[in-house]
Amino acid sequence: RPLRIDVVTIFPEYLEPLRAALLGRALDRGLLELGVHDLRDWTHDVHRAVDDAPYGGGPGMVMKPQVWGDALDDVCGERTRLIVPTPAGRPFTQRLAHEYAEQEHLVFACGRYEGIDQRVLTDAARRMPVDEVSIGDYVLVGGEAAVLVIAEAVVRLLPGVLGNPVSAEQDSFSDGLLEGPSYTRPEVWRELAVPSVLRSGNHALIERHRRDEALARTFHRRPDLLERLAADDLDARDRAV
Ligand code: 6GU
Repeated sequence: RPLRIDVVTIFPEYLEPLRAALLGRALDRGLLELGVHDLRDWTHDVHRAVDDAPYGGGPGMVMKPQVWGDALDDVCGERTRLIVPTPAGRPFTQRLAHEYAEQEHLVFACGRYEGIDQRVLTDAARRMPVDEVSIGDYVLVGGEAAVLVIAEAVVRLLPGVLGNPVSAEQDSFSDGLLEGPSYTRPEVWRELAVPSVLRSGNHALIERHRRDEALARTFHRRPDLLERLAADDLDARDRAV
Protein backbone atom coordinates (compact mmCIF):
# COMPACT_ATOMS: atom_id res chain seq x y z
CA ARG A 1 0.00 0.00 0.00
CA PRO A 2 1.30 3.48 -0.84
CA LEU A 3 1.79 6.20 1.77
CA ARG A 4 -0.61 9.11 1.28
CA ILE A 5 0.59 12.63 2.13
CA ASP A 6 -1.71 15.67 2.13
CA VAL A 7 -0.46 19.20 2.74
CA VAL A 8 -2.68 22.18 3.60
CA THR A 9 -1.01 25.56 3.03
CA ILE A 10 -1.67 29.10 1.83
CA PHE A 11 1.33 28.66 -0.55
CA PRO A 12 0.60 25.48 -2.54
CA GLU A 13 3.23 26.40 -5.17
CA TYR A 14 5.89 26.20 -2.44
CA LEU A 15 5.26 22.45 -2.27
CA GLU A 16 5.91 21.86 -6.00
CA PRO A 17 9.42 20.45 -5.31
CA LEU A 18 7.68 17.46 -3.69
CA ARG A 19 6.85 16.31 -7.21
CA ALA A 20 10.50 16.47 -8.36
CA ALA A 21 13.47 14.13 -8.02
CA LEU A 22 13.26 11.33 -5.43
CA LEU A 23 9.68 12.06 -4.36
CA GLY A 24 8.54 12.48 -7.96
CA ARG A 25 9.91 9.03 -8.79
CA ALA A 26 8.12 7.54 -5.78
CA LEU A 27 4.87 9.16 -7.05
CA ASP A 28 5.38 7.86 -10.59
CA ARG A 29 6.01 4.36 -9.25
CA GLY A 30 2.87 4.39 -7.08
CA LEU A 31 4.77 4.15 -3.79
CA LEU A 32 3.44 7.55 -2.70
CA GLU A 33 0.25 9.60 -3.18
CA LEU A 34 0.33 13.37 -2.73
CA GLY A 35 -2.34 16.03 -2.34
CA VAL A 36 -1.53 19.74 -1.94
CA HIS A 37 -4.46 21.94 -0.88
CA ASP A 38 -4.93 25.71 -0.72
CA LEU A 39 -6.23 26.64 2.74
CA ARG A 40 -8.11 29.57 1.17
CA ASP A 41 -10.46 27.07 -0.49
CA TRP A 42 -12.05 26.73 2.99
CA THR A 43 -12.42 30.45 3.77
CA HIS A 44 -15.91 31.77 4.50
CA ASP A 45 -15.68 35.43 3.45
CA VAL A 46 -15.18 37.46 0.30
CA HIS A 47 -11.69 38.53 1.47
CA ARG A 48 -10.68 34.88 1.92
CA ALA A 49 -9.21 35.78 5.34
CA VAL A 50 -7.16 33.08 7.06
CA ASP A 51 -5.84 35.08 10.03
CA ASP A 52 -6.91 37.50 12.75
CA ALA A 53 -5.39 39.44 15.66
CA PRO A 54 -4.23 37.46 18.69
CA TYR A 55 -6.30 37.43 21.90
CA GLY A 56 -4.23 39.08 24.62
CA GLY A 57 -2.54 41.38 22.13
CA GLY A 58 1.00 41.27 20.82
CA PRO A 59 2.61 41.22 17.39
CA GLY A 60 1.64 39.10 14.42
CA MET A 61 -1.54 37.33 13.43
CA VAL A 62 -3.05 33.96 14.33
CA MET A 63 -4.68 31.60 11.83
CA LYS A 64 -8.44 31.31 12.27
CA PRO A 65 -9.88 28.13 13.78
CA GLN A 66 -13.02 27.92 11.60
CA VAL A 67 -11.05 27.82 8.35
CA TRP A 68 -8.56 25.23 9.61
CA GLY A 69 -11.34 23.18 11.23
CA ASP A 70 -13.25 22.83 7.94
CA ALA A 71 -10.06 22.09 5.97
CA LEU A 72 -8.96 19.33 8.35
CA ASP A 73 -12.49 17.86 8.48
CA ASP A 74 -12.28 17.38 4.70
CA VAL A 75 -8.65 16.28 4.36
CA CYS A 76 -8.21 14.03 7.42
CA GLY A 77 -9.56 10.48 7.53
CA GLU A 78 -9.95 7.52 9.90
CA ARG A 79 -6.25 6.67 9.93
CA THR A 80 -4.59 10.10 9.70
CA ARG A 81 -1.56 11.25 11.65
CA LEU A 82 -1.61 15.06 11.73
CA ILE A 83 1.76 16.82 11.67
CA VAL A 84 2.05 20.53 12.45
CA PRO A 85 5.49 22.05 11.72
CA THR A 86 6.34 24.72 14.28
CA PRO A 87 9.54 25.97 15.93
CA ALA A 88 7.72 25.28 19.23
CA GLY A 89 7.39 21.56 18.41
CA ARG A 90 9.28 18.55 19.63
CA PRO A 91 12.38 17.74 17.58
CA PHE A 92 11.91 15.85 14.31
CA THR A 93 14.39 12.96 14.35
CA GLN A 94 15.31 9.91 12.30
CA ARG A 95 13.29 7.83 14.78
CA LEU A 96 10.19 9.92 14.01
CA ALA A 97 10.92 9.61 10.27
CA HIS A 98 10.80 5.81 10.64
CA GLU A 99 7.51 6.08 12.58
CA TYR A 100 5.94 8.28 9.87
CA ALA A 101 7.13 5.88 7.14
CA GLU A 102 4.95 3.17 8.75
CA GLN A 103 1.73 5.25 8.68
CA GLU A 104 -0.96 5.09 6.00
CA HIS A 105 -1.82 8.79 5.89
CA LEU A 106 0.13 11.89 6.91
CA VAL A 107 -1.51 15.33 6.85
CA PHE A 108 0.73 18.38 7.20
CA ALA A 109 -0.92 21.60 8.41
CA CYS A 110 1.34 24.53 7.51
CA GLY A 111 0.96 27.57 9.72
CA ARG A 112 2.17 31.05 8.82
CA TYR A 113 2.07 34.19 10.96
CA GLU A 114 2.28 33.42 14.68
CA GLY A 115 0.73 29.98 14.24
CA ILE A 116 -2.67 28.29 14.23
CA ASP A 117 -5.33 28.84 16.94
CA GLN A 118 -4.40 26.10 19.44
CA ARG A 119 -8.01 24.85 19.64
CA VAL A 120 -7.69 23.48 16.09
CA LEU A 121 -5.02 21.04 17.30
CA THR A 122 -6.82 20.31 20.58
CA ASP A 123 -9.97 19.45 18.61
CA ALA A 124 -8.14 17.33 16.01
CA ALA A 125 -6.44 15.40 18.83
CA ARG A 126 -9.90 14.13 19.89
CA ARG A 127 -9.92 12.04 16.69
CA MET A 128 -6.31 11.45 15.63
CA PRO A 129 -2.69 11.63 16.79
CA VAL A 130 -1.37 15.21 16.44
CA ASP A 131 2.37 16.00 16.47
CA GLU A 132 3.76 19.51 16.65
CA VAL A 133 7.32 19.09 15.35
CA SER A 134 10.34 21.33 14.80
CA ILE A 135 13.17 20.68 12.32
CA GLY A 136 15.76 22.63 14.33
CA ASP A 137 16.53 25.53 16.61
CA TYR A 138 15.95 28.42 14.22
CA VAL A 139 12.82 30.21 13.02
CA LEU A 140 11.29 29.86 9.56
CA VAL A 141 8.53 32.08 8.18
CA GLY A 142 6.16 29.14 7.86
CA GLY A 143 5.95 25.36 7.95
CA GLU A 144 6.27 24.79 4.18
CA ALA A 145 10.06 24.36 4.00
CA ALA A 146 9.85 22.03 7.03
CA VAL A 147 7.32 19.86 5.16
CA LEU A 148 9.79 19.49 2.28
CA VAL A 149 12.43 18.37 4.77
CA ILE A 150 10.21 15.96 6.72
CA ALA A 151 8.59 14.44 3.61
CA GLU A 152 11.98 13.75 2.03
CA ALA A 153 13.31 12.10 5.20
CA VAL A 154 10.17 9.89 5.38
CA VAL A 155 9.75 8.97 1.71
CA ARG A 156 13.32 7.76 1.25
CA LEU A 157 12.57 5.15 3.96
CA LEU A 158 9.59 3.65 2.08
CA PRO A 159 10.29 0.17 0.72
CA GLY A 160 11.39 0.37 -2.91
CA VAL A 161 12.19 4.11 -2.96
CA LEU A 162 15.97 3.89 -2.46
CA GLY A 163 17.98 1.94 -5.01
CA ASN A 164 19.97 0.14 -2.36
CA PRO A 165 18.17 -0.58 0.94
CA VAL A 166 21.38 -1.16 2.94
CA SER A 167 22.39 2.47 2.41
CA ALA A 168 19.56 3.63 4.72
CA GLU A 169 20.78 1.22 7.41
CA GLN A 170 24.26 2.75 7.24
CA ASP A 171 23.01 6.33 7.53
CA SER A 172 24.23 8.78 10.07
CA PHE A 173 22.05 8.22 13.19
CA SER A 174 21.11 4.59 12.43
CA ASP A 175 23.82 3.58 14.95
CA GLY A 176 23.59 6.86 16.89
CA LEU A 177 26.80 8.26 15.33
CA LEU A 178 27.58 10.67 12.50
CA GLU A 179 28.91 8.97 9.39
CA GLY A 180 32.63 9.40 8.75
CA PRO A 181 34.24 10.59 5.50
CA SER A 182 33.99 8.77 2.14
CA TYR A 183 36.48 8.54 -0.73
CA THR A 184 36.54 7.44 -4.36
CA ARG A 185 39.23 7.35 -7.06
CA PRO A 186 41.85 8.58 -7.67
CA GLU A 187 44.03 7.31 -4.84
CA VAL A 188 45.91 10.65 -4.69
CA TRP A 189 44.25 13.94 -5.67
CA ARG A 190 45.93 17.36 -5.30
CA GLU A 191 48.53 15.61 -3.13
CA LEU A 192 45.81 14.29 -0.81
CA ALA A 193 45.86 10.50 -0.38
CA VAL A 194 42.97 8.20 0.48
CA PRO A 195 43.63 6.53 3.89
CA SER A 196 45.64 3.44 2.98
CA VAL A 197 43.62 1.14 5.26
CA LEU A 198 40.64 1.59 2.90
CA ARG A 199 42.73 0.05 0.12
CA SER A 200 44.12 -2.79 2.27
CA GLY A 201 41.34 -5.27 1.49
CA ASN A 202 41.22 -6.16 5.21
CA HIS A 203 37.51 -5.82 5.94
CA ALA A 204 37.80 -6.09 9.73
CA LEU A 205 40.41 -3.29 9.74
CA ILE A 206 38.27 -1.19 7.37
CA GLU A 207 35.20 -1.57 9.63
CA ARG A 208 37.32 -0.59 12.63
CA HIS A 209 38.70 2.45 10.79
CA ARG A 210 35.20 3.62 9.78
CA ARG A 211 33.90 3.19 13.32
CA ASP A 212 36.89 5.23 14.67
CA GLU A 213 36.24 8.01 12.14
CA ALA A 214 32.54 8.08 13.04
CA LEU A 215 33.32 8.25 16.77
CA ALA A 216 35.92 11.03 16.32
CA ARG A 217 33.60 13.11 14.11
CA THR A 218 30.68 12.66 16.50
CA PHE A 219 32.88 13.62 19.48
CA HIS A 220 33.94 16.88 17.80
CA ARG A 221 30.69 17.92 16.11
CA ARG A 222 27.89 16.39 18.17
CA PRO A 223 29.10 15.44 21.66
CA ASP A 224 25.43 15.44 22.71
CA LEU A 225 24.89 12.32 20.56
CA LEU A 226 27.67 10.45 22.37
CA GLU A 227 26.13 11.28 25.76
CA ARG A 228 22.93 9.61 24.62
CA LEU A 229 24.55 6.42 23.30
CA ALA A 230 23.67 3.57 25.62
CA ALA A 231 26.69 2.38 27.57
CA ASP A 232 26.45 -1.04 25.92
CA ASP A 233 26.66 0.50 22.42
CA LEU A 234 30.31 1.34 23.09
CA ASP A 235 32.88 -1.45 23.32
CA ALA A 236 36.30 -1.24 24.98
CA ARG A 237 37.93 -0.49 21.61
CA ASP A 238 35.48 2.44 21.04
CA ARG A 239 36.35 3.92 24.43
CA ALA A 240 40.03 4.03 23.48
CA VAL A 241 39.34 6.41 20.54
CL1 6GU B 1 8.87 22.85 11.71
N1 6GU B 1 8.31 25.43 11.34
C1 6GU B 1 8.62 26.72 11.40
N2 6GU B 1 7.73 27.61 11.01
N3 6GU B 1 9.79 27.17 11.84
C2 6GU B 1 10.67 26.25 12.22
C3 6GU B 1 10.41 24.89 12.19
C4 6GU B 1 9.20 24.51 11.74
N4 6GU B 1 11.47 24.22 12.65
C5 6GU B 1 12.36 25.14 12.95
N5 6GU B 1 11.89 26.38 12.70
